[in-house]
This record gives sequence, structure tokens and C-alpha cells, in this order.
Amino acid sequence: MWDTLWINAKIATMRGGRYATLAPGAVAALGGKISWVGAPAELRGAPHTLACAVHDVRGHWVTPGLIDCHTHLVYAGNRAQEFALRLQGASYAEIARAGGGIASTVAATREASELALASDASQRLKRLLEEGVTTIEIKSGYGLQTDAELKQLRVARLLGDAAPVTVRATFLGAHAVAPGFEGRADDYVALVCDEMLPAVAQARLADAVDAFCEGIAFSPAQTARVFERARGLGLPVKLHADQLSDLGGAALAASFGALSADHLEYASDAGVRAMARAGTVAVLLPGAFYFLRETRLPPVPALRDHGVPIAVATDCNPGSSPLTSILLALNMACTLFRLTPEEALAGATCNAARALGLADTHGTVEAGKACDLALWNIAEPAELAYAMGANPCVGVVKNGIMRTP
Ligand code: DI6
Ligand code: FE
Repeated sequence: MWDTLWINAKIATMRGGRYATLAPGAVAALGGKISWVGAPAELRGAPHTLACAVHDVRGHWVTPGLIDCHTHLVYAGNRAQEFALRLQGASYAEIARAGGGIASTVAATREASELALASDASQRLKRLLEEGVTTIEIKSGYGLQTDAELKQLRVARLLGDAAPVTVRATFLGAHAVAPGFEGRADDYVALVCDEMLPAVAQARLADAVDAFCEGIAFSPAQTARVFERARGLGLPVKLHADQLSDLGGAALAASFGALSADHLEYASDAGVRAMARAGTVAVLLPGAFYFLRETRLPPVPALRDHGVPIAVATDCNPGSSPLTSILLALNMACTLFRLTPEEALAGATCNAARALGLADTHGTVEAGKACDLALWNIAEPAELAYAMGANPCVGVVKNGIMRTP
């Protein structure tokens, strides 16, 4: 006997890690996992004899619960003033060099209590969950000192305990050179490697380690030091790579077997080929591209040609992508980056799971995976990427438990 059975569905299963559908279809859950997926005709009896609870989905589409695989959800304050400055012509990099940018969010985040951070972040999380998100990655990187980084990561874990969502926490101590370390980036990297990383690992507060490899942040050599240390501690890595310039970030990430390389607007063909060989996922962040009014496109045709899996995420953060809609990110990935709607959906399901090291347990509707589903009042899956500002989500299932938004 199953716990729950959903019937009369159309399912975007994403089986095998690519766009695939089953219509009509049915899904059964037992113990929080998907125990069966198939055509209605394959059901061995009347639905009510097979499961304790039966939900008639009335022809709605079911997808894997959406996965936002790159966010900086936990922070204090906002950067609306900086947005205004950028509209008057200042660049993101100029503002960062003048001590604004990430540094201003760091000051606010250090000041904020854990409760205040959790309360702000849970508002943003709520909007994502309403759109069918069931797994989210959350980075630190606005503390830039051991206590404040640990505080951010604790809040990330807390959010996962308090809401029906799987949280993967990523330590991003190498996000910016911390205030007080101006001109001494190597000293700050030493602090990240020798104090922060061991403390984070000891407290088991991170599932991965990230860095910002960029002219305004850390060099490839400094990034490699952080990654060496992460490797020593048994933590997988991912990288903010080639967002504003080509420092060879994609290839560097690949050389460490990174789960993902993210942004990639300036990534070279050699970088893309290295990612393909290493199985590193490309995480595209069209919200940041849009909000920074970037014009250089990530190398989507090359990613396709070389078979690099493409994920799409919000990059929700106060400076470059104050975006709390995964569906709008899908739309932007299509309109701005020319992904197909099917590629965009794979980007927020199976490929996003892979970018988080969760490909075996999440991201597709297949027996054995966590029963995380989103239910949609749409006629075809392409509508998820097509509409702007609509939210056709009519139900969310997390670990087999259904709720209606
Ligand atoms: N790249 C980004 O787009 C975000 N971090 C990063 O490394 C921006 C973070 C911020 O501006 O607060
Ligand atoms: Fe980011």
C-alpha cells in the first residue's frame, strides 16, 4: 500500500536527466520517496485500493519540484541606492572598488542578528516556494569573518529546518576581500583557508565551497588555494567563474572536478571543453546578466555542442540579482540566452540537482527519488518559461507531503 497516489496527471519526468514526458501518468509515494511512476493503465487495481490517499490532479502538469541551485538568500539590507548609481552610469566593478557593493551588504549582515537574517530570508524563500521550489542552495559570503560566516550558514540550515525545502549550504568566504584586508588579499585567503574553512567543516555547516574568481575579487591562484583546502576537508567545490572577465575560471573549476561553474559570460571555448571533460555543470544566471545590463552572452551554443549540462538559477542577491522568481529566471534564460523552454526546465530540475551533487536523489520524477513535485495549471510545460509574472503553481509536494499554495 502506497501512502499517496496522484492520478490524472501529465508528467514532465525529466527521466534520464533530460526533458521527457509521460501523459497521462500517475505517481505514487511511500515514505517520502517516489515508489512508482507510470501510465494509468499500468495501475494494478482501483486507485483507492492502492494508496491511503489519492489525489486527482485533473489533468494538471506535474514536474519535479524546482531547484534553485545558486542563491545568496541570507543577507541584510538592500542596495537600491547602488542600483540608482548604476543607472546613472557607474559600473558594478567601480562601485565595488570604491568600497560599496558587496562590502556594504557585509556591514549590514555582520550587524544583523540570526533572527533578523532568518526573518528577511524567509520572506524571499516564501516567494520561491510559492513557485514550486523544493530545493535551494544558499551561499554565505556576506560575513567575511569566521563568526559572521558561521552565522549566515546557521541561518541557511535553520531555513531548511523551518520550511518544507531541502537547503544545500555553500561556504563562500572567498566572495570579496574583507574590509581591513585591502591590498592584502593573500592574507585574507590564508584566513579563509586556515581558520574559516576548518571551522565550517568542523561544524558541518557547508555542503560545498564556492569562490568569486574575478579581477575585483580573487585570482585563479588564490581561488586554487581555497579549493585545495576544501579538497583536503572533503568538501566539493563550485565557482563564480568568468562573470565579468575571462580569468580561466571555467577551466580552473573543471580542474578541481567542480560540481558547477556559474555565470560564464566570458568563459572561453577551452573552458567549456574542460567543463565537458570534468562533468562540471554550467549554471546560467540570467537575472544578474539582466540586472547588470551585461551584453556579453554566455557560450550557450558551445555548452550544447560539448554536452555540458546547463542549469538556471536566480542568483538571488542584493547587488546583482535581486530576483525571487525562478520562473522569471527560466523566462530570461530563454529570451536573453536563447535556451529552449525544455532546456530551461531541465535547468531548474535535473541539471540543477546535478549542480548540487543531488542527481541521485532529486531533480526527476523517477522511482527511488525524493517525492518532490510541483503541480501546475498549464496546458504545456513550455508555459513555465513563457509567461512573465504569472504563477500557475497549484500544488507542491515535499518528501511526499502535499500542500496547496
Ligand atoms: N557575483 C554576483 O553576481 C554576486 N556575487 C558574485 O560573486 C553579487 C553579490 C553582490 O553584489 O552582493
Ligand atoms: Fe552568485
